[in-house]
Amino acid sequence: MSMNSGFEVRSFKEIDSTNTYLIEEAKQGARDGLVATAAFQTAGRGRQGRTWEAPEGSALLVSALLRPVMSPDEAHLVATAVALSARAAIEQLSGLRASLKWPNDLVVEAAKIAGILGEIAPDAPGGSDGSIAVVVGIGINLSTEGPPEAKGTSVLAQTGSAPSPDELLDQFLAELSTRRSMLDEPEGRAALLAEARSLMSTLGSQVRVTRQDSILEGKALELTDGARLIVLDDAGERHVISVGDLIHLRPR
Ligand code: BT5
Repeated sequence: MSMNSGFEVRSFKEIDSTNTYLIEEAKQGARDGLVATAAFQTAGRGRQGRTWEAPEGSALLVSALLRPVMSPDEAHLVATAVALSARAAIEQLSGLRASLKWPNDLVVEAAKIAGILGEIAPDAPGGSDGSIAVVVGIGINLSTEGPPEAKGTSVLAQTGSAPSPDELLDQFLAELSTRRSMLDEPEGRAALLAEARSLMSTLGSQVRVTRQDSILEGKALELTDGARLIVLDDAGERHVISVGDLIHLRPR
């Protein structure tokens, strides 16, 4: 265990999943600001039961347990704070400017350089002070581009060199500590949303959204305050998308 930018960091050589670990810790009452990082995950998780893959030492794999004072409807902003912090840290260390892709990826052009998984911890003690327990994990590709079929990218592939996972962790936590305090206040949350809107390449792009029972194509117009995406289809009808997988057909 060590302290870093106000976070308590637990570092593992190998773990099943840093998100799974922190959800268990949250159930046991672990405090706001507990961070877990690992050189390798044996069961790294994506969204909707998918897997996240990274060879040992090839990526920053990190999760944070945060207990912001907010309603559960706003929990998506915790993932937004993590995405923005990672984006800023990558730029500071490598000069590379990734953008946000709805709902929760960091991309360089169409290729994914980082994936984010946000989860509300079940049975969290929370409560009395109005806080909720949220675990957000991120995998940032330093020298791996992920499985070939994912067509991802990495800091190394984009810039010819990459910081170490530890260097990126320090910078990421410094950025996250600034944004952590913004989560507790309505003005701070509005500022995070504004930053996300300005960096989201999805907005203005032609997109295809795969939902459980349908596929929608159109232009992504807006991000709502609730992190839903407004898509205008070719017939001029507006759709509000809350979950789904999205492909950028033509970047803005
Ligand atoms: C995500 O899911 O993008 C969320 C990934 C979150 C990973 C972090 S690592 C630390 C923490 N602990 C965990 O267990 N998870 C979090 P999703 O949008 O469902 O994307 C998953 C898909 O991305 C997979 O099905 C692959 O196609 C692709 N993929 C897997 N590994 C990749 C990689 N390293 N780079 C790019 N794409 C990858």
